[in-house]
Amino acid sequence: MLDYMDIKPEVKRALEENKPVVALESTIISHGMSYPENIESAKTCESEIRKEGGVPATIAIIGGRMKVGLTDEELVYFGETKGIRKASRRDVPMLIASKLDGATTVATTMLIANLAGIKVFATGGIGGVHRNAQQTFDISADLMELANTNVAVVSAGVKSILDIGLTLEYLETQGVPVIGYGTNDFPAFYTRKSGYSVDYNADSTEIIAKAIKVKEDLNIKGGMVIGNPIPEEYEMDYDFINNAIDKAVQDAEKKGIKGKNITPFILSEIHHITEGKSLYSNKKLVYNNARVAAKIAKELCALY
Ligand code: PSU
Ligand code: MN
Repeated sequence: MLDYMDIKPEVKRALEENKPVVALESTIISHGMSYPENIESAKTCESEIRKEGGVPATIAIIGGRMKVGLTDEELVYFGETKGIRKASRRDVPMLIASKLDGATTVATTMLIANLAGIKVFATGGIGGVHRNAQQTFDISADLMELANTNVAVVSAGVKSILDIGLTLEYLETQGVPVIGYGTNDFPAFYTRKSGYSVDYNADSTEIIAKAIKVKEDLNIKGGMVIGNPIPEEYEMDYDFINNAIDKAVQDAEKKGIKGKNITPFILSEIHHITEGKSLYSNKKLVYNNARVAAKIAKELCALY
């Protein structure tokens, strides 16, 4: 495995010394946000994790190497370079064999984090079951990865560009724990509530860390979804954002956008329709997830 992977020395040391490490994804840099906000956001996530006493490990594929922890130069390269491929699980073998770059999705970031021994990962939103998946079969590989790979993912829930109800059903079928952090309602990214409830409302990061440890001790395979609602002051108006999302989804349909291009297309449409307001909220919720993930990672280290 190490033939294909470079772990940043700081991250390697932290893992060896049982210090808290938090993985971050790179699709959000290349396809989730526009330049230069993508770089600002990636750097701020890292500094928020450090402020909590954690070590950030942004994950990406560069020149066919799985990178666990990026240097500032690599991070800027990722933010500036156009056309980096979105790398889901199935892209990994060819990207490595062909020495290409890849921006890792939640699925691929989990896969690589797990290979490196990182147990906690912060992102904005996870992929899920798309609206109309009954016809299109479009279900993100993120969900299968959550079913199989032992990494806990802190997100602000699922955007209503997806079918939130079906996404939660799918996670239930696959045996993936879905936990609300201080909420009974699964969050919907830009808004604190989705209208779908969670079975467990955890009021501390300590209890979440314990649940991760129990899962590991019992050898229960798979990840965990921690739904961390966007802070109230950055929450968007429910009708305003959902109208924008509906319009973006219709535009994608009209233009015949398919497959891996759908999520990036819709995100950039939403940012455009809301005149940047959604991008602002997006950044704030990601920082909040980075902080909570670092707290969970810290609590988890205390259990070993
Ligand atoms: N949701 C967001 N922003 C994102 C993504 C999802 O709000 O950038 C990205 C994540 O990397 C996620 C991926 O893993 O999109 C899911 O893509 P797909 O549906 O093609 O699996
Ligand atoms: Mn898809």
